[in-house]
Amino acid sequence: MTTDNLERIQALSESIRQHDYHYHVLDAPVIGDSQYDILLSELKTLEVAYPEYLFEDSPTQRVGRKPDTGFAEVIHRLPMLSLDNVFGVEEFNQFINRVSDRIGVSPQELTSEPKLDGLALSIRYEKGVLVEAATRGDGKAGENVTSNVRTIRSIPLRLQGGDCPDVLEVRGEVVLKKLDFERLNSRLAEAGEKNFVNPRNAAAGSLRQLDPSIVASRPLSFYAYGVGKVSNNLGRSHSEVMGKIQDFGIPINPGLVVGDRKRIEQAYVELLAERDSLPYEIDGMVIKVNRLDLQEKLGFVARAPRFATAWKFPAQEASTCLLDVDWQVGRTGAITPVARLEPVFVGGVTVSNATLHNFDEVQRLDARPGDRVMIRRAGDVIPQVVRVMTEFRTKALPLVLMPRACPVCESVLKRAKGEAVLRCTGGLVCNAQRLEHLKHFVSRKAMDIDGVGEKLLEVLVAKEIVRTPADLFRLERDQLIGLERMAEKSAENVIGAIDRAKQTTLYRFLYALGIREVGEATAHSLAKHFGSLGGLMEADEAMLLAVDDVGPIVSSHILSFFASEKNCRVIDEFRVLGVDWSQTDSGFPDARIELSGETWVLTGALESLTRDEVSERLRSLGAKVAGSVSAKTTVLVAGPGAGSKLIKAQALGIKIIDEAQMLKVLNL
Ligand code: JCF
Repeated sequence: MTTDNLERIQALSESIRQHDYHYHVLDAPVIGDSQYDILLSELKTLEVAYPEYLFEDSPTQRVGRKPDTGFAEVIHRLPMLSLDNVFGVEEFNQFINRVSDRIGVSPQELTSEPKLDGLALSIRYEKGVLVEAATRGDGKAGENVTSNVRTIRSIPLRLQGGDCPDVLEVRGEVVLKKLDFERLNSRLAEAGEKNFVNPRNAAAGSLRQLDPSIVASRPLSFYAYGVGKVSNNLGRSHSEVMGKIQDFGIPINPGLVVGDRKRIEQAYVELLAERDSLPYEIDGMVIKVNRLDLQEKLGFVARAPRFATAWKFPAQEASTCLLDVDWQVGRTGAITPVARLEPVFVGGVTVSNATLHNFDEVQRLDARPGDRVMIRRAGDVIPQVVRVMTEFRTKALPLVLMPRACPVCESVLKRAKGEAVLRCTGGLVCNAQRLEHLKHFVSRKAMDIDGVGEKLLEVLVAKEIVRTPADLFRLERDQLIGLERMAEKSAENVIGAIDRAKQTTLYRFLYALGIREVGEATAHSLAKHFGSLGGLMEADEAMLLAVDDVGPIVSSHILSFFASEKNCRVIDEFRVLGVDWSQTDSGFPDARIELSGETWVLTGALESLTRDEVSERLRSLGAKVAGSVSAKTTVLVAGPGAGSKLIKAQALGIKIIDEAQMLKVLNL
């Protein structure tokens, strides 16, 4: 009878181990969560009934162990090495040359892998069972964090396969994936606790928790990059050893490349391009000589091997002084706080401005002129202030106050209910909005007046020669001549281009008007539906709602645009000045097949575009943009600060992408 129970316990344990592996390592679960829970609870019941069959490597034994009492010291049997750095291709070549000199030939086989930005960990298996895990510490001795490491679901408590060595020490990096980091921080914020500064600190802080049940609630990941003490020979090269480790069921650092110097150089470029779309933070690429006999021959100096190096990426974060906070006015009057910075080199360029998004963000960060701030520039996105280092404040600094009036035209500012942005109510009285509005009006997808560029518009607005788009059609050659860099010929070209733009289509004209939330696609739908400007201007809400992709918000913007006497006057002026929007060429590529039937939701901050711009683009591709996540959601775009929507989407198994991936999908 009892042997039956033992067999059942063993069968259940093995089955659960396999499911853990499929779920946490392969990312491809075979059964559902509730089926998994049934297996686990049967095993737990049997283990309670037959405690003599409760083994240390049972899958029930991840959590629920006693908290560690401080962390005991673990002496590493082989030192845990760190890596030397190279910056740039020249230093990379020098590294290869140094290696070649030492071994007498050029190493034909090199490997590269992403350098994960987490903390190093050594895990010891004896006879295939996890017995000890230790942090790197000073490389000679680290801290015993076994109980905590047992809660990391992707780390097997028992190795797979029959031929595992008596002793196997695996070294790797513990990381918190970007999404898991955002989730953890929003959970901490909801509980009123302090946020972690970055995923690495969060991973380190979590691993050093004394209570394993807290660690278990932190979704840490582990990826192996090498071995320490091993009783058997696992192969002749780094790549072979990594293959073996993977066969034992341990996740390895993905993205291992084997190749010559040229191939590795190319891998660096590829990795740099991929950096922001990877699920975890990386800060460079690790390069190794692949052959183990050559590695041995090269040996190591002090604390780093001679056979490996880290080719670092340009730092994405740097600290600098916040000189001031300015307020910028956009086309729709949105007032955005901009951080003026002591110039700092970050993400490969010198940055002297960064966005602070909105006033709430200024308050959340408690940013004040004179503060030391951390700037982040990832990829091509607009640099942002991620943190204020209040610990560097040596004296009282002035608060940043919400502006009372538009910094450009002094009109009253308004903040719509539920919106974070402040808006100038000046409309086209405001020079900043005039300029942005004019830029939009002449842009390629609107009236397409090439020859009237940003610089010229700036001058025309500053000199008050042009106030409204209609004024463009009043321009005369002689007004232009004499302006900066404007000779006779170029003045004539500008006038010619403006003249040609008078013949346009209804949809271009509607789009050019710059009605809020009416982008290319909506303008096209409106033009098609109403056929004439008069038809549109007479439409009431019900008639507007009958148009494809016009909802209550868009319709209210349209109604209030045409309700404005000022706007109607401008339209009359256009007519009088000879602007003719009766051309029929639709000029609008029918791109709405791509995402039709899809529902997208945006959450968290966006950096390179506004929400309106993204929504517009999505609609133009045929997608619906919804405000909340449901089973109907196709994709969630999650930016920094995403909270409950992200968690819900994860629970529903909805596809989640970040801004960089979104830009790719949307061809932006
Ligand atoms: O991903 C890493 N952070 C990483 C660190 C990868 C490696 O292959 C490493 C490392 C530290 C030391 N290799 C060594 C020898």
